[in-house]
Amino acid sequence: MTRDLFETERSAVPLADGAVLLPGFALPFEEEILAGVAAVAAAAPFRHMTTPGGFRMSVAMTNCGNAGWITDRRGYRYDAADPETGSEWPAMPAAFGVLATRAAAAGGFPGFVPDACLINRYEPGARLTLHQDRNERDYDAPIVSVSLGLPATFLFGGSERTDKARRVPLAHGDVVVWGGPARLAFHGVAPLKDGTHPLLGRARINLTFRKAL
Ligand code: MD6
Ligand code: FE
Repeated sequence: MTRDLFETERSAVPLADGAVLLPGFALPFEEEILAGVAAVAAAAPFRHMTTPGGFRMSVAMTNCGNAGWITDRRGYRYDAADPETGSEWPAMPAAFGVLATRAAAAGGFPGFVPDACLINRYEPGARLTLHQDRNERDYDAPIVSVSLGLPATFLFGGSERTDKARRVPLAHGDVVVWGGPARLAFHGVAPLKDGTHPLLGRARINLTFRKAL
C-alpha cells in the first residue's frame, strides 16, 4: 500500500452521470485482494449457477459477506447461506471493505459500507449479457466493481435496455463505480478474449460490492 505515497492517483474517467471508471484504483490492494479471493474460494468454491430460465451461466461465481447473490430455477436473490454447503458465506476480508469504501468515495459516494461481495471468474468466452442489478433492497447505495486478471470489455448503457451501451475497456486493477442516477444502468461484459495474465493465467476475476440488505 506504500505505492499510494509514490504514485499520483490516475484520474477518474466519467462514464455517465453517477458512473465513473477509476483506472488502476485497486492496484495497491492487489496482493491482499488475491489472497482474499483464494481464501473465500477455498471455503466456498466457484460454481456455475443456473438462471431462472434453466441456462448454466458461463461465469463461475462465489460470494463473501453477510449476503451472497445466487441464481437458480427459483430466481435471482441474496441469501446469507451458500446453497452448496448450507453454511454462511465466508466473511468479507477486511481489505475488500477498505477498497470498496475508498473507491466509492472516489466515485462520489462517501460512506459506502458493502454487505455483499459477489466474486465472478471469467474464462475465455465467458460473458454477461446486459442486465440491471435490482435484487438489492434499496438503490441508494452504489455498486463497486473491481477487475483483475485478463482485460475485458465492459458494456455500460442507460436505464432502458434499448439505450446504446458504450464499450469500456477494463484492465487489471480498474474499478467502476455506479450509483445515483446511474444505479439502474444496464451493464454487461463482452465475451472474454483469450490470453494469459501474469498473475491469474487464463482468467478474469471481478469483485462486485453491494449493499444488498
Ligand atoms: C462483472 N458483474 O462481472 C459484472 N451483476 O464484471 C455483474 O454485473 C453482475 O456478475 C449482477 C449479478 C451478477 C453479476
Ligand atoms: Fe451486474
